[in-house]
Formats: sequence, C-alpha cells, structure tokens
Amino acid sequence: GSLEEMSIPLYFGWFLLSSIQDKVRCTSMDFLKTLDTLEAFKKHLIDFTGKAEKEVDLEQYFQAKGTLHCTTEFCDYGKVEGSKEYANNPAVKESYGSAFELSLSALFVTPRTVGARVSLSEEQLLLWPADAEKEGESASLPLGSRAHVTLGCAEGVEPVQTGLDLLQILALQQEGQQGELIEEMELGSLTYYGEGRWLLGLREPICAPACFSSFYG
Ligand code: 2AM
Repeated sequence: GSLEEMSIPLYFGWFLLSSIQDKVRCTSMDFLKTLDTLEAFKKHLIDFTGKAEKEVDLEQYFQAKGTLHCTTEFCDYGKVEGSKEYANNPAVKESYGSAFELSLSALFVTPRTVGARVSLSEEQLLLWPADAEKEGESASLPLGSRAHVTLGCAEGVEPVQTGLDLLQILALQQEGQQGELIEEMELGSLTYYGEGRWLLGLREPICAPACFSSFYG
C-alpha cells in the first residue's frame, strides 16, 4: 500500500551539521575563486565555455542547492532496486539518527559539477551500498570511491552527476594517469586530468560532523 511505500525515503545519507556546512561552502568558494585566476585554468577555459577567449566566473557558474550531505543510498521512495533491502539493513537501522565524522579529503571541479570527496572509515563503509561503484567506467574501484558531497552543479545538470564525475577521475588515476600537477596551493596540491577535470587534494582533510539520516522531500 501507499503508506508502506512512503516509509522509504528519497535517499539516505550523512547530513553535515550546519556550522560545518558554512565552513565547507567557504572553502569551496575560496577554491573556485583561486582556480578562476590561475593561468593553467585559463589555458583550459574552453572546457567550460566551449569557446576560446570567453571568461567564466566559477562562483556563478555552479548553483548550490539544499543541505550539504553525502548520499549513501538513493531510494526514490523504494522504486530503486535494492533500496528496500538497504532500508531494512540492520546496520542502517542501528545507525539511523547517529552522529559520524566524515573526512573530506579532496575538492574536485568539472564543467558539470563541483564536489568534495569523502574518505569513508571502516565503520562508515558498513552503511555504503555494495553496488554504488558499479555505474560508469569504474567497475573495479574500491567500495566507497563514489562517496562525495555535491557542492554545486552547472545549469541543467542533476546532482547525480557529481559522483559520476568523481568516479571518472578516480578511474583515470587507477589506469595510471597521474594527471598534470599544476601547483601546490595553500589548501593542497592541484592536479588537472584533462577535459576540464580538476582535483585539489586537501593537505588537511576537513573533518565534518554529520548525522546519518534520510530525506523525504
Ligand atoms: P548527490 O548525492 O550527488 O548530491 C537527491 O537527488 C539526492 O540524491 C542528491 O543528493 C543526488 O546526488 C542523489 N541522487 C540522485 N539520483 C541518484 C542516483 N541515481 N544515484 C545516486 N544518487 C543519486
């Protein structure tokens, strides 16, 4: 019946506490502002604009929506295959409403999305679905590789894209593409992976307190 269907959320995930959301948003804005001014970025502007010589304001380019979170399982109210099993997983039920500390280890930018990579602990991996990495070109990436917080999307891009963009970068790394080390920034080292894909490995990962819960919408 419909009541039973309603008990499965749109998605489960870790929701960052509000004070840390502000910090993460500021760090991300600072990064975009700096990236925008780098000669190396300007050299590859065409990835973002489709035209040489055109300018882009990255802070305007990406739109941020809603509460910052790291999705574990997208359920679509139970319509997604395996989501009912996820909702009934004892580990999920036991952790529901509990506090965790997420480690944000990198920021990444593509012409589609900007996000933060989340490095999950063993305990956190217990809440990570086994099939999350199966999408895209990433069949052999370790469990948890896709974990991220979406910080913004370009116009017309859905947030599901952020995790796919991250998987793409990690798949390149796994294939042995080191990327082009651009420079050591205050926040960490910036690498370019071609086609508008930028990764900033954070010198000091951001520790983000978060509540494991769900969103109904
Ligand atoms: P996100 O995790 O990259 O931010 C509601 O749309 C939330 O569920 C968003 O946070 C979104 O992306 C995530 N989401 C939407 N569709 C998804 C899918 N097919 N697989 C995984 N996550 C999805």
